[in-house]
Amino acid sequence: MRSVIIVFSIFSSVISQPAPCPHGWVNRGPSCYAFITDVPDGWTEAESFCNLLHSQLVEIETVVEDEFLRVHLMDNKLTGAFWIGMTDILVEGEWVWMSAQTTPHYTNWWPGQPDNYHAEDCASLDSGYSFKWNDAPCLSKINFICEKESSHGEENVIG
Ligand SMILES: [Ca+2]
Ligand SMILES: [Ca+2]
Repeated sequence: MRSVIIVFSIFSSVISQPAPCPHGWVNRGPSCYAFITDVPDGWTEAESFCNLLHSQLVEIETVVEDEFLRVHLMDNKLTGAFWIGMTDILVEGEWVWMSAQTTPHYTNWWPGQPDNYHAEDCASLDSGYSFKWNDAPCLSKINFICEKESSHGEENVIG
């Protein structure tokens, strides 16, 4: 009987505190992140892929968020480049977070970047640049990071 009560109390605490993120996503504060490395693709396709997962390419608003992503990438020994949700494809040199349609307040470009070398209009985190930011050609097929709101951050719409 006692073990039944213990099992029940564990079960009900799971019910009352749902995981903040779906399986495979990483939680930090109000956001969940997915590091997609199995289907490298162009920036637009990466954004569409994130949209299918009810998310968007990550938008890095603070140094804390930026550092969290960098530490996660390094701790998990991930290498290569990862798209983030910023582009200057509309007006050269005017970077915007595409989903939010906002001008970045915080940026963390690698020294000398963005250089628009070979018409580079999409931003990435690149292990070659210690995961600081680099503009790259949008058609490059690389990894990417999706972000969505955690369940703890969602409003309780129903009841
Ligand atoms: Ca550019
Ligand atoms: Ca560049």
